[in-house]
Amino acid sequence: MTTPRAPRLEHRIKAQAYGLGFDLAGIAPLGIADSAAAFDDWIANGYAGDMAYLERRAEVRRDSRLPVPGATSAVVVGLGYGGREPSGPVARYARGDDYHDVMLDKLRALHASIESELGRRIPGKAYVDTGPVLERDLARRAGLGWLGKNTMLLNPRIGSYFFIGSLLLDLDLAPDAPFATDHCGRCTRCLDACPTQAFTAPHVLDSRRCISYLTIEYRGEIPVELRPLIGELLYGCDVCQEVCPFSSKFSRPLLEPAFAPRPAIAGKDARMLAREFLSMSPSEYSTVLQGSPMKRAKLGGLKRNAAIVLGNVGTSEDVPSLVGALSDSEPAVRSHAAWALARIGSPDALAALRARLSHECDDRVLQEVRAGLSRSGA
Ligand code: B12
Ligand code: SF4
Ligand code: SF4
Repeated sequence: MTTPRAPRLEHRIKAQAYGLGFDLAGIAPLGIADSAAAFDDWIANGYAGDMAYLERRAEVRRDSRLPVPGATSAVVVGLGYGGREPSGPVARYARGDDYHDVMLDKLRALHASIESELGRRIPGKAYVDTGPVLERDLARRAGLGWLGKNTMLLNPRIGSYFFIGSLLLDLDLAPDAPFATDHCGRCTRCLDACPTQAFTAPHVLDSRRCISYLTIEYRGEIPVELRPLIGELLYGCDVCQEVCPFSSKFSRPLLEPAFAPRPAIAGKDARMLAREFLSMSPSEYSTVLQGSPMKRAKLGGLKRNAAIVLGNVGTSEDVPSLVGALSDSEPAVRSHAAWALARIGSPDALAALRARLSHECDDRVLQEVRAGLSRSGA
């Protein structure tokens, strides 16, 4: 009788990853990213907008050997966040707890289990959107999926509603085969459906037009011509995933309890949520969004977004919330509230704008109030 051989270390690592709840796991050799040149072009074209951090350590981002000196391999994982739930004002990824915390805890547990199995310290570091790593490129190299025309990493079994995390290790591991097939074919649904036409070409996204960027990352005034196109989207955008046949057919039910929608968001429509954010105090904000990825936009950013939503889908019932926001401490909130009141255009909305003229001292806000009044002929 032959003694069964122990599964290889690589298999045991991936089994541990699945045991920790990850949906995908693979191993990639570190090196210069296959899409390094595409990344350079993207930065050179200004498509990163104000996300200066992407440019700052671009040489490290392009070469995955550099973030952790001595590291040669990455264990790359994917963790699903559902996708079958109805769309709503908050993108699916942001409805529950912050994925950085959830994934980093699991990746650190994986690192500890590899060290305990090998009986020695393995230098390494876990990343989840937290360092200079081109995560989609690394994930494709580890066999997790292909880069879709919507720039998402897509897996043929689970679509694209999953986060990517990686554990860069000073450990030689046998790599998986990179994902070679592009399943997009002649489909262009994502490119056609983008509300702001943010794709300049297949695989190339101009962040400056992307609703996800504008509502999450961007501080300040959202260009007036893009505001109506944002519709009801208060935070983030899933449109280019919702229309994708792979993501709509193969997304799985939400299994990770930490990503279940928190009560402050669950079941609320865009107008209701927008009104709640507009009247939220800093202390309420800290309580209801504790541990939420939505804090990235800060309270002022959420109020600005809420004003846009009400300017798009609000009615005269929403005027009192917007009038309250006309005296917010942040000029960007006041100017977007002015824009929204002019869009609603009811007599009380226009009266509030006229009254603001004598109190407002910020030039940008005054300009918005005047433009709104003249557009509505008041
Ligand atoms: C900056 C950033 C953004 C920016 C820019 C997004 C973008 N597409 O570039 C904004 C704010 C718009 C954004 C939005 C979103 N993001 Co984001 N974001 C990032 C971040 C921090 C860096 C991405 C980056 O470097 N972009 C620069 C471009 C050039 O690189 P890339 O996105 O990797 O795209 C590759 C392809 O475009 C390819 N490529 C370029 N040209 C060509 C040409 C051909 C022919 C081919 C085949 C490939 C190809 O090469 C690129 C480099 O690998 C990553 C985390 C990380 N550290 O990687 C998360 C990340 C990409 N985001 C993520 C998520 C979930 C989102 C949103 C879904 C959130 C939401 N619902 O609102 C949206 C999706 C929008 C979209 N379609 O991309 C996930 C994606 C997971 C996945 N399955 O792909 C990541 C990986 C975070 C994570 N750890 O899970 N994001
Ligand atoms: S996230 Fe929304 S706005 Fe951004 S590219 Fe996709 S569909 Fe367009
Ligand atoms: S919608 Fe079509 S083109 Fe876009 S990522 Fe999905 S399969 Fe590819």
